[in-house]
Amino acid sequence: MNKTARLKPTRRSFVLGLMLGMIALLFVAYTAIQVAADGAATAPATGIVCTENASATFTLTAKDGYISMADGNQVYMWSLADGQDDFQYPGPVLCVNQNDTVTIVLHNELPEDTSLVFPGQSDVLANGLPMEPQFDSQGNMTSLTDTADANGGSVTYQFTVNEPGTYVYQSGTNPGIQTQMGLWGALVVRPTMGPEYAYNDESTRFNVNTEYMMMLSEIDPLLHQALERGESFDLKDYTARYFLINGRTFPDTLAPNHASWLPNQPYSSLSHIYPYDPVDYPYPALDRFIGMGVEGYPFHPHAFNAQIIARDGRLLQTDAGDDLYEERFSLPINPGQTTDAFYAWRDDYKWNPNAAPGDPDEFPVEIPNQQNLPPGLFYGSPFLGNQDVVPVGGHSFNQCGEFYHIAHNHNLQQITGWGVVLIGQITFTRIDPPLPNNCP
Ligand SMILES: [Cu+2]
Repeated sequence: MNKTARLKPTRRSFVLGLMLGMIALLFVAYTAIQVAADGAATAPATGIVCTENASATFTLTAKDGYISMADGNQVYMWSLADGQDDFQYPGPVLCVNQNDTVTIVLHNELPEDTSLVFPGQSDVLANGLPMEPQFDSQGNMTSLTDTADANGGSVTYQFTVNEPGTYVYQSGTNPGIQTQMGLWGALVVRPTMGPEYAYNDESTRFNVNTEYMMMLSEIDPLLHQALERGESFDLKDYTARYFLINGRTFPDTLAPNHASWLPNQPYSSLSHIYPYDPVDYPYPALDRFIGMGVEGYPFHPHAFNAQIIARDGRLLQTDAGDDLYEERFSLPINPGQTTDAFYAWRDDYKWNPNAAPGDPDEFPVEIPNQQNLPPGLFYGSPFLGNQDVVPVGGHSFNQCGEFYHIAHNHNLQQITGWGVVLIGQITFTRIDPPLPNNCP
């Protein structure tokens, strides 16, 4: 196959148009990333940000606040903060180890009772007793579990995590409203085999430097506006209008963890991975997906299939231990589900930055002519590397010959945001050239 054909816009398809637009957007966003990255040396720019401690004891404070959408809108939210920290959406990613006894103190600063449930965990205690559904005096259920009273109440949950995997915690009180308002977060349980494994199985080893959360959610801003005004909202009127990854819309999804201009949306979703190498990178990247909306999200990483290894915190394998892993072009991320997927990228064409033109081992690159270039030029080469001369009028924004693939929701309505195209569930996968390289 002629690799240069990939870049030639012979098919003026809608999808290609989208990609070109996104590349243009990336110019702006990525420049901003670099500015922010300079000032945020304390946290890694990308990758999972764990809230963790040796005692697996956490305080989550339910409070309200605002998040920014890429169309300039501000949306009123309810979410969970880490202890007395500022409001953030989504709630903290809690990381614990298998067999830990996890203690979560929920403080409630909201004007309604709230609670937390922990799907996939058993024998959860609330204030030291088995958790119980709550009922009003007429016998109507008001909560799936014990609550923290409105305006200052607290409740303490405790449970032992018996199985490794990716889980969620979410409101168990009026969850149709409260989970939608933002009262949820991720719970990651590391297996006893060690943090370099996703599960207690040799085949689940991953590169610990390339572990990512992909928390997909949605917002109907009219619901949020109603609660902000103290009005009621009829869920029959619910219509998802914003679609988010890790609490952000595109292109903010690409910005680093704790980007200064997103003070309440701390989590990046740029997956930064490395080509498979038997010595340097023998293990894949791990992306932990969570679906926390009402709609299903078919999530599509471009240019390579993802391999689903687990769903809902359970490894996909037979009783005999044979794997049932699935290669997927599009990952079905459904409401309430979690999905663990490997991202692997292979340098099958043997990228060689030192090859001279015409060398037999040089990757065959042909720069398209000027009128066939996308708006602005991101690569000197369509493949790993900005080693080629950029045509007059072109620019290269690469740092070290890295390559970017868009990764997005394949339901294209879900890559919109309240009618604005290309601000929904879209992010990128960054692939660095094989070592040695000069990547920062
Ligand atoms: Cu696409």
